[in-house]
Amino acid sequence: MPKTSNKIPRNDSVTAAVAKPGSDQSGRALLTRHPDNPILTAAHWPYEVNAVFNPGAVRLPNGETLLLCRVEDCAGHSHFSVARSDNGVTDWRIDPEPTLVPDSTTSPTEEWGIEDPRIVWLEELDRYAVVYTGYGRHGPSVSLALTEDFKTFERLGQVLPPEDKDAALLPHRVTGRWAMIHRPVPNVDGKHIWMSFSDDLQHWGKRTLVLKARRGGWWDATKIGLSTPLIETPEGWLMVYHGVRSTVSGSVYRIGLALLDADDPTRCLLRGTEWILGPQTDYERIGDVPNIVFANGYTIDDDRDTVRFYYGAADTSLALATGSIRAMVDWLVSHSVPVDFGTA
Ligand code: BMA
Repeated sequence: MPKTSNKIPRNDSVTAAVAKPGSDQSGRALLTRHPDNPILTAAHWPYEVNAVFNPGAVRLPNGETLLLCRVEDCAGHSHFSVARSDNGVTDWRIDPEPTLVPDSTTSPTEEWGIEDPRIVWLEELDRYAVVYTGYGRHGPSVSLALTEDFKTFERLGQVLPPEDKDAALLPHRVTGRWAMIHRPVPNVDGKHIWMSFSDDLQHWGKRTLVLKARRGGWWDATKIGLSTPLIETPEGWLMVYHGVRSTVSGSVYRIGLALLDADDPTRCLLRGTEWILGPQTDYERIGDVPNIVFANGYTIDDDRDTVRFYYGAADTSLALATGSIRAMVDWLVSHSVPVDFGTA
């Protein structure tokens, strides 16, 4: 029995209850914000910090929700702290000290902090993989650590060189190789989502373009990147991704959906037209970086359909929004555009 299987079974009764092709349901109706948002802030922390946001998330075998939170100290550098809760909403038990700090032995890779952890249970290794952004003088890069208990970590160090970020492993091998979704940051031709492959989790190649940022007035026109780790459904891999639009007042970060082929996840089958979550409330609009919703962690309830997105709001606090995986897949079927890398 895996500790955390993210494979979603088909559930026809749920399918029947949600929007059908042709429905005019908005993408923004798919997620419900928790009324007590933000559920975690710097004020909850047992030591002085500036901000708590962008957590990785996992449901442990004992039912506990574990968040590996990005915590920004008062020097501006981030580390990770574990917060645990029985109901995933209240009564968080927060590690009294930072749980994972930048690795000084790999300096300068992580010299300015570690950010945005994405957690996946690797059944083959019987451990969780934490893929995160290391931030240093050469720009962001992708680092990997393995853990059983979120107390001790085996650090594999930098696995993708700068500039690269927004990365997560797929939970199992695809045609014999580990697969990593990530977002290189080139100087030319835009910031798009790619996938790379590896035999040993350390050396990555066979880089393949998965989805491009759109252009012009689209909500995801300036750049895109992975949000949470992929969600495996009978229809394919549901990809929650963030899209950024530049405006005269700065960037707006929103979240949308795409569906990748089950057997060949480098093939994008569907891409949603509208975003499903964007900055709307005060805690999403006002903060250190205004107009940001940024999700890199989710958990799935016992019904195998209800998904909880734990997301960062305005790079300041941590909020929760809940939805149905089946409804998101059905919405994509009725609200998508043909994918010629989706740049139309
Ligand atoms: C992205 C990441 C996130 C951050 C977002 C908005 O590039 O660095 O950690 O939340 O920008 O500032």
